[in-house]
Amino acid sequence: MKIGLLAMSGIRCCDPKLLKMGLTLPGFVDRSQKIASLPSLGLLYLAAMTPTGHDVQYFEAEADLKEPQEIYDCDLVAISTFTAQVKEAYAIADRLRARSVKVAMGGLHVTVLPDEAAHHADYVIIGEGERAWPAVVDAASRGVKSARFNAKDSPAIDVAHLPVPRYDLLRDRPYSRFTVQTSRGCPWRCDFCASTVMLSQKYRKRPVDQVIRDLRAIMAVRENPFIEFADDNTFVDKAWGRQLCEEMKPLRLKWFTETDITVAQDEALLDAMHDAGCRQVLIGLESPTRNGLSGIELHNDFKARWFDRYVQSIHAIQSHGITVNGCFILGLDGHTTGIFEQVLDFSVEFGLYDVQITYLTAFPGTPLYDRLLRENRVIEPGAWEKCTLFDVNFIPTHMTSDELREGMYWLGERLYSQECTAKRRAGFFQQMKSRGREIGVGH
Ligand code: B12
Repeated sequence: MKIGLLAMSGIRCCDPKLLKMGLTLPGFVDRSQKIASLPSLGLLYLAAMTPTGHDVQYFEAEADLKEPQEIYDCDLVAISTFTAQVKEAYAIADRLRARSVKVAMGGLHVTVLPDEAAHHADYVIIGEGERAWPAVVDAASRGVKSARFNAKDSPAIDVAHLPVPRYDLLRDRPYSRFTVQTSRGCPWRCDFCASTVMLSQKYRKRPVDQVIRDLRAIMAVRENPFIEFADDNTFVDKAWGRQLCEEMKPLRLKWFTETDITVAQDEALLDAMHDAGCRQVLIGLESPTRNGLSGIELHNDFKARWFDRYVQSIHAIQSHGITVNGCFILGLDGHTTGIFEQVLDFSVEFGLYDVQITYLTAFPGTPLYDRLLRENRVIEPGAWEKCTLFDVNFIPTHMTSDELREGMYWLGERLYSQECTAKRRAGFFQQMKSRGREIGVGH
């Protein structure tokens, strides 16, 4: 069979004002533009799991109506879904099926709402795809009309035996950034999180030698690639993290990852990360005030418990030459209209090199979504296109939705202005100069 893997690329935002601001305030979309050029790792894993004897091709659609025409020559097309683009993905799937192309859909959104997806796909896959995919291919080649595959029916995938993602399929594409997973899941359970925890609740880390194997596979495809770990929380296990960094050092790569604040506790790990080429860590600080943090991590209030160590942790990480991209969620329960100024002040005072601001967003399948729905606080239930992190679709507790939106505009204009960016970064540059460290910018 001819099998097409269709990734949806680009960033999404419905709010025209924010979109326009993003274009004029580069800092606003800086990271989004960088990640917008990432390939779909999930589909590259499926490619690696495809039984031999089939012709596999990787395609990209920037948006609905932008799918490449060659994809209509395929017998089977796999589409990966996130909530914000799922309606576009469904529209493409409908067009493909109208022309007798079999469609398989999986990914974060479909995993949560398989019944919805079944209206648009022949094969619906719930959860991690590696085990199910060969069965999907088999079903399609036998002409099975429709089927559902649930990874949750079998034990979680053993990440010690994952294949090398088919990075070679990207050889002729202009990617300079590549994703690798060192782990799946996260030990914490934040009520808003719609990441890998949706696929499998367990936190699992991969053997270091296999991560190195995958990095080498990327290096065989592209010279000087920039690596983004597509993990939810990379450095949960510090000893393993130190070993990973030690073994990455000879590769001389530059990389970025998402991790939690506890990474700051381990000086030796921070040294190893810097020496292994870590340029930036993205950390969910969520709120510059204790207000808003209590209760959002459901296991043992992790975020609220670590609040007192935010400042010293940012300092510890950045003093090792690794920049921090601090993420704040606007509109957490308890946040008043004062939150916008508080984020601005915190970011400048404590010298956050990069800052990401997003709205509290209720993704389907999260405890947050269920709670807001119960409390009648979801403005348009089912408006998946608004699950972008940049569109307000809920009623905050201590301000109106309009105040939240206006506050985002106000904060974005200030936080990402050239003047404020320079102010936020000045301390980092000063510190690096006085320590003679190589600076961890340029991610
Ligand atoms: C890389 C990335 C991107 C890349 C994706 C590259 C691409 N072309 O697909 C880009 C830049 C496009 C992107 C965009 C967006 N992203 Co993003 N992104 C990520 C990130 C960092 C890693 C995802 C990843 O690679 N995971 C690893 C792979 C292996 O897992 P996977 O994709 O889920 O695939 C597995 C299964 O789902 C399944 N599977 C997936 N698809 C299919 C299909 C079939 C047929 C089968 C059988 C199985 C299957 O099998 C795979 C292997 O087990 C995550 C955060 C994180 N830490 O996970 C956020 C994340 C996925 N993004 C998110 C968001 C919100 C967005 C944007 C809306 C942001 C914006 N405002 O624009 C847009 C969406 C627009 C779009 N174009 O889709 C949310 C999604 C939440 C949700 N439930 O929808 C996440 C979880 C971040 C977060 N915590 O909020 N993103």
